[in-house]
Amino acid sequence: MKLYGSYTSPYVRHCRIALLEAGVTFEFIETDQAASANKSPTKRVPFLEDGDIFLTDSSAIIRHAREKVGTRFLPGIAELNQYCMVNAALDSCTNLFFLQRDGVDIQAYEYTKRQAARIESSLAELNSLLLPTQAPYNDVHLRLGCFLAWALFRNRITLDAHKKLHTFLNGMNTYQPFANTAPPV
Ligand SMILES: N[C@@H](CCC(=O)N[C@@H](CS)C(=O)NCC(=O)O)C(=O)O
Repeated sequence: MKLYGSYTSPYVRHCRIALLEAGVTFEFIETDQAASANKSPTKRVPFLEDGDIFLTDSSAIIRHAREKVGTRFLPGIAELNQYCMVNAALDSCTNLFFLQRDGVDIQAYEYTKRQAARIESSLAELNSLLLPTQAPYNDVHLRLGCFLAWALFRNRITLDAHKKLHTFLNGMNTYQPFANTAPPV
């Protein structure tokens, strides 16, 4: 099995955690934007090859990893909704990051201002959830941990107004598969 991605991507990190948790042996192939544009129709990482199977989105890859060991991916509707909310905030955060890196003034457009507002309102909502302070973690928690850690690493957010998220992330930092997949300093 081959997982293509970067060491900094939060989507890739979640896949690496799921594969580690499943105990699956996989090769990690570091892939930059030029290579992902060539090899995947989505022109993004992660993507995964497993024999005849070719998956081009982290959620499909994580489900594949869970099914390898007979567990279900996001079985409940509330869980699915929370996972989608984290993804919406993460997608906005990565979009703004890439736009700003390309020189776009993200304060100048209603669309980009709405994306920034979505990140803040989602953080407030996620901060109101009952979150664990230690393992076991489900895929909502793991996606949230990957999002928060990446957004802090890239200076996109602060958790000053979201103390529960801060405590949650501190707990997750001690979970071995999460700690072992942290972006290199
Ligand atoms: N929905 C996708 C999102 C993946 C994604 O946005 N990956 C980023 C890396 S963090 C990427 O490759 N972006 C390159 C681009 O959008 O050009 C997933 O869950 O896999």
